Amino acid sequence: MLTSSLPVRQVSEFAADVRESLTKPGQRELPSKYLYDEVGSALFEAICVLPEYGLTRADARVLEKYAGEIVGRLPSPIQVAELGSGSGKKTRWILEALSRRQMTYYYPIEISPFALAACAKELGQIELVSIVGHEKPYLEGLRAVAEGRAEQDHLLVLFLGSTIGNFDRDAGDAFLREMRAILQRGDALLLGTDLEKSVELQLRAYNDPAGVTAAFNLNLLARINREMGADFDLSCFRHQARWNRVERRIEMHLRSTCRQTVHIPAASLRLMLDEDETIWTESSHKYQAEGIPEMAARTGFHCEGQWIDHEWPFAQNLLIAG
Ligand code: AVJ
Repeated sequence: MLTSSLPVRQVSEFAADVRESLTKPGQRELPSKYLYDEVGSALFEAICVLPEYGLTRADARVLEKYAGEIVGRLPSPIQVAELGSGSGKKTRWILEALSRRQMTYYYPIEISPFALAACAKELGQIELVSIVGHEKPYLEGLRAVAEGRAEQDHLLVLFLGSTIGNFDRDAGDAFLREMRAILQRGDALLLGTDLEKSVELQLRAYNDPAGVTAAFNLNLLARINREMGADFDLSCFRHQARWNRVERRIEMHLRSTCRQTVHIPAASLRLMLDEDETIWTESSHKYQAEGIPEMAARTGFHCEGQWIDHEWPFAQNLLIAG
């Protein structure tokens, strides 16, 4: 008898995702979550301090100013989980306010080990706060935290920085519903949402003159070169930020400046790109403050409070699981 023993090739999830999204009929794509390798996470931290990108500062301003008020509306005792903690800088205000009334467990959930390490370093020194990181996808990590909690403990989930904006509207709703299913009645979700502002301001935030956002976007191709032995020539791609006014979102694309062929060995892919064809790498949906309570109601929460920064329109929304 003949048994074939071809080496079973363990195609990584990354390679499978790259293959699937780049070969989509019509618009080619790459999933935005892969923007955050070590280089990408460092470039994102640089974006956050760009004068044109007001989002992170607005997020932090609202938290700094209203942390006491927000914490005052939370049930007690409560533990804190954060989806996509990043460096953890903004979270300090909430943790400090909470630690004034109780000993607090803080569970950052991140797929990036680099961000997790930065976050532990940033927040490790706050008195009466214990950090336990989870290097997992968001909902998997949240499930682990929810299962591990004591009966009387409530949960506060932080989903800051308008990261929800990466989801299409329907997928955002579905994500909130899934989150609701993991939570118990009375648990809280603090949701940061970037609000619609002038198209000019929004475009500049994603197309800064120093080219940091361009580097952040192009690094995705460099990452695929590094990790999959691909041969993307970065000089043949240009960063592009677009406002999609039907979907009310910024889209980041990488535009091919010529007709070209790219090989991605680890994804078993040969890619032919036309001149001016684009790869869509990220969406950042923008919101209207009045729409958030409706979104909460559709997904099993109610909106208990909303705090808005008017310098760079941005809302912090406190949602309570119903
Ligand atoms: C971290 C997803 C909120 O969409 O504004 C910043 C990422 N991309 N500049 C955003 C990002 C380009 C950011 N989020």
